[in-house]
Amino acid sequence: MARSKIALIGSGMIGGTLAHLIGLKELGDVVLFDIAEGIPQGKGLDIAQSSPVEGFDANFAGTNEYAAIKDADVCIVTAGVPRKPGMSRDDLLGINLKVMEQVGAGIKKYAPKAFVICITNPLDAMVWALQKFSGLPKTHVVGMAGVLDSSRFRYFLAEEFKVSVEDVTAFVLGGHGDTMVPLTRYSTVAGIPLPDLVKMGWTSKEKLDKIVQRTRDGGAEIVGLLKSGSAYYAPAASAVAMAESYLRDKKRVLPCAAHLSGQYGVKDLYVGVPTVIGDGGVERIIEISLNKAEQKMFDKSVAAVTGLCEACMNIAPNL
Ligand code: TXD
Repeated sequence: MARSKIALIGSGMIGGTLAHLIGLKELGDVVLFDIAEGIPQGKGLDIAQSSPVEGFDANFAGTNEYAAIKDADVCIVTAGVPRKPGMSRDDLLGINLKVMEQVGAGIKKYAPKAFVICITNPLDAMVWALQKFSGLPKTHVVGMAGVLDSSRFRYFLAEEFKVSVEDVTAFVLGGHGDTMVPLTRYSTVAGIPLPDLVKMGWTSKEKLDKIVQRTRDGGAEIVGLLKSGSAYYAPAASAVAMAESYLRDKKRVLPCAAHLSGQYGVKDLYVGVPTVIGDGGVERIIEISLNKAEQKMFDKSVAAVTGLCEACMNIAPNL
């Protein structure tokens, strides 16, 4: 069977990390694309030269031409400008919207059958715009944020409880970052919901609230530490989990920014919800009923995403 072809649109910090992880996992051949000349070629060659040591077989091609992504099975989009300290995700909107227009046109022309994972911030608006610019089916264009947000949440919880990260599950809804909605009653340690763990004395409500806040600010915490650029190891790992579920038809239940057409009372917006990802792309959107407090947080999140999409439409009336 021929290897899958994975195109990375954007070969910066996340793009390079994606290429490395994809090689280590032998998910397929990689095409690194970027407007910067030499960067995708150099990173591709460097990673290829690690393959004999690591023992994986994959081709790594670096390119500045969209034609090279022809017939890719998966496209992972990180093209754009990352957040700098003090810059909000929304400041990025204008610049990255233009980038999505170019990327959408490239994917439409050369890889219209691909499963597209958008990572570029502000995520929920960029994935919405990318779907429109590319014209690809809504089941095949998703945004990566929830896997990362829930992974951060799981990590902090595992640290607090002194248990393996593997035994902690977390359930998050809503937009990326500040308006993320963690559902503590659906987040567990080996199936025991967090509110029960509070009752059992494993932690306190106050500590849990602090962990939730740290998760929401997870991106900013890393930006503050790195000083230039934003997180890339965990974002890349998260997108690879989504790509793997699609390519291997694993049907994993993963929180993704997915197109909603009435679910959760939301129409024509991308918002973070639990989805099933398999070879049909987003095969199912899992709709749970929310209690009052959760609904309030979710509404706030949806309002923030709506605001961003409206700002996009003001800049690009063709959306
Ligand atoms: O959870 C999430 N979704 C995120 C999102 C978590 C962390 C970071 N997140 C966002 O991902 C971040 O705010 C950025 O918008 C993207 C990519 O982050 P990365 O750290 O990889 O940024 P880099 O290193 O600046 O890489 C971006 C590359 C860089 O090499 C540019 O030359 C290239 O994008 N670029 C382009 N490529 C193709 N086409 C165009 N037009 C273009 N413009 C810039």
